[in-house]
Amino acid sequence: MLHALWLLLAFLHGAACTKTTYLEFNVTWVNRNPDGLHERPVMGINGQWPIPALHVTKGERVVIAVSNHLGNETTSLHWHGLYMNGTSYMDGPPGIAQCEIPPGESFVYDFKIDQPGTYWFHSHTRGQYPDGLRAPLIVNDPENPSKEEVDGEIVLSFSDWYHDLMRPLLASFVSVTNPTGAEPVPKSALINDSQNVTVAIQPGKTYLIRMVNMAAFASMYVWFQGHSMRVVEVDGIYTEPTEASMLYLTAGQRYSVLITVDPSGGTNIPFVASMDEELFDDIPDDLNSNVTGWLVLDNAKELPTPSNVDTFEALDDMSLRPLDGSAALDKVDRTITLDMKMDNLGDGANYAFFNNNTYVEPTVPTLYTVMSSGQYSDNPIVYGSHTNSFVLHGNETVEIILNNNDDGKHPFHLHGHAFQVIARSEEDAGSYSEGNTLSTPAVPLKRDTVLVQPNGYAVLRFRSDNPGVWLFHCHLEWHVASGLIATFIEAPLELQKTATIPPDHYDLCARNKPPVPTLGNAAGNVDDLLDLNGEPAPPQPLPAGFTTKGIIALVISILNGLIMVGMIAWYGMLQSPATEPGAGDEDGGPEGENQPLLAGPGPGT
Ligand SMILES: *[C@@H]1O[C@H](CO)[C@@H](O)[C@H](O)[C@H]1NC(C)=O
Ligand SMILES: *[C@@H]1O[C@H](CO)[C@@H](O)[C@H](O)[C@H]1NC(C)=O
Ligand SMILES: *[C@@H]1O[C@H](CO)[C@@H](O)[C@H](O)[C@H]1NC(C)=O
Ligand SMILES: *[C@@H]1O[C@H](CO)[C@@H](O)[C@H](O)[C@H]1NC(C)=O
Ligand SMILES: *[C@@H]1O[C@H](CO)[C@@H](O)[C@H](O)[C@H]1NC(C)=O
Ligand SMILES: *[C@@H]1O[C@H](CO)[C@@H](O)[C@H](O)[C@H]1NC(C)=O
Ligand SMILES: *[C@@H]1O[C@H](CO)[C@@H](O)[C@H](O)[C@H]1NC(C)=O
Ligand SMILES: *[C@@H]1O[C@H](CO)[C@@H](O)[C@H](O)[C@H]1NC(C)=O
Ligand SMILES: [Cu+2]
Repeated sequence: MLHALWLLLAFLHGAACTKTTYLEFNVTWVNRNPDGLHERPVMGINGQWPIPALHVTKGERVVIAVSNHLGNETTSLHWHGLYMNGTSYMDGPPGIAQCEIPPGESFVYDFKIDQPGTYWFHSHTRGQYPDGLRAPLIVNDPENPSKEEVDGEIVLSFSDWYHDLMRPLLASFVSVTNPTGAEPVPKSALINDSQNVTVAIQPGKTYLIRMVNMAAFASMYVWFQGHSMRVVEVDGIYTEPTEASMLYLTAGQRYSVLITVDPSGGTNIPFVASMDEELFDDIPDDLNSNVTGWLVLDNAKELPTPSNVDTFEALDDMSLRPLDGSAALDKVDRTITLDMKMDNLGDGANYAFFNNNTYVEPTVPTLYTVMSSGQYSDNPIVYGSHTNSFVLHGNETVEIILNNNDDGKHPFHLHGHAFQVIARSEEDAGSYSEGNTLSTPAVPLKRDTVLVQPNGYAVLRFRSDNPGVWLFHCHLEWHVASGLIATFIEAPLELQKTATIPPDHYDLCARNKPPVPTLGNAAGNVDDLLDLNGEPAPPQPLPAGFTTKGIIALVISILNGLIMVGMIAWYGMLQSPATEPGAGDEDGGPEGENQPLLAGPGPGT
């Protein structure tokens, strides 16, 4: 009822000039088996999965009523790559821009899209999108610079696929039993949430192929056998056409390319997405890291098996130049240095840190703290001690120096902006410093998700011309869970004046169980905005002297201990004449099993 009213109001308000699309998204569980190996529940929309791509036209307004019919999980949607200019409150992340949508509740996203290109939308609720709640979002541009050349358009999504649901995977990922923070390895690679997809094409025609990597974890090498690609767009930014034989897409990244088919026809054309196995701590024997599709000229002809490629030589995205020729921003007004690392906390689990802080969601969503903290909204303290919050002034050139002090690759994504990539080091280059940097390209790469190499750095710049609350985070969903998140609060005083948060946003917080406070600082303190007493915090640091190796040793000895306990109990059960199914439940078998643990038979017993 309430949301029907909202749709009506939204309709009356926006009917004036822009075209508006109204949609209903009912989010439910459905069962699917996309890799042909294992059927499992996935999150679909309106009973559909794969979720169809959302196609809109630049300049259009979109009103989407999302109803959560999952029954057992909260949800939310984020519109990856859209600037949400003037509508920061529609960006999606719970704890930042809104509250969670609980089961049985709905929420209306309403925003205007003024940028062309290839995007996607996905749940921004903790660890959820790899369960399937994600799809491409294509913004058609009547002025697309390639439109004269293009005969047809093809959308391809890539992803990695797990057979287990994210909830249990996350529980064992951030856990004392996984002190090294080894990420779960996916089972299969997918194209279009499927495998062996075929796309009909015709000889002599040129196709615009839009590609999105919607994976939880895996980057993809992508190539079309025997065909060169001309890259014309990267993350929504038109580029000078650039030839490439292979692309590398991290989770969150997009490209569109032109491919011209030989006028004389020929064989059907295989294309392959191959997961970057360097991301995985171990390579299980049953890993299906390659997935194939075909551009089909002739249905009667065979679908050739792709040839093996010897080395993965993908285009270096640093060589891409925005078509509008935007020069590198200079005269930096504000520099933010983020030193990232992975380490253990006192609970023995592995976490991710910026500047020694792992992100923990505040009590009050950050945007609501902006709206309710008056003049204090300019003071980063009100946003909490564990949110990696930075307050940006409006209309400044902001520089992020990101030092990856970890031996893994990480793709970083900024909400609300695309950034220029001023420098990106090779692997093992160490931290950025005046003495350790590369020269700035005159016209640098611009995109919204960038790969940072192991033990290397990246330098990013953007103009703070979009008041709002914007996350900056690693797009590996595992590292979102382990806290690799920073928050930029951009021009908060301006935001207070210009943002009108629809009342149903606050209602949603009231309908959460328990209700989520929407006033005051990160701790929900209204009287003293500088008092963060009671704010959510991470586990305590490890006691001095403890190391990851120490924890591994400890875990192994505990596991050994448990095995011993299990053996003693098992032996005990063999001895007991009364052991029948059911009987053991009453005579306290499990409690009995606990006693030796308390008595403490060490691994050496
Ligand atoms: C795709 O084809 C391969 C090779 O024939 C097969 O092993 C696999 O099961 C197919 N995938 C699906 C989802 O049907
Ligand atoms: C969504 O679910 C509601 C309630 O079950 C139903 O009335 C509505 O028709 C559904 N909408 C779509 C698009 O399936
Ligand atoms: C791939 O999926 C997208 C939607 O996600 C759809 O628009 C497109 O037609 C699909 N392509 C093929 C070849 O199935
Ligand atoms: C939620 O529901 C799905 C679909 O029925 C089920 O597979 C999943 O295990 C449930 N999750 C929890 C945490 O109970
Ligand atoms: C996947 O493709 C690559 C490149 O052709 C090849 O080297 C690799 O052996 C393939 N992996 C499997 C499991 O087939
Ligand atoms: C993080 O902690 C280390 C070790 O205690 C210290 O050397 C470093 O300066 C800290 N970094 C920041 C940004 O506070
Ligand atoms: C930034 O500049 C724009 C346009 O000149 C102006 O409307 C806006 O108020 C400025 N924002 C801030 C925070 O100064
Ligand atoms: C947001 O809109 C303002 C006003 O139209 C414009 O100056 C600014 O460049 C826009 N920012 C982004 C990131 O689109
Ligand atoms: Cu994102």
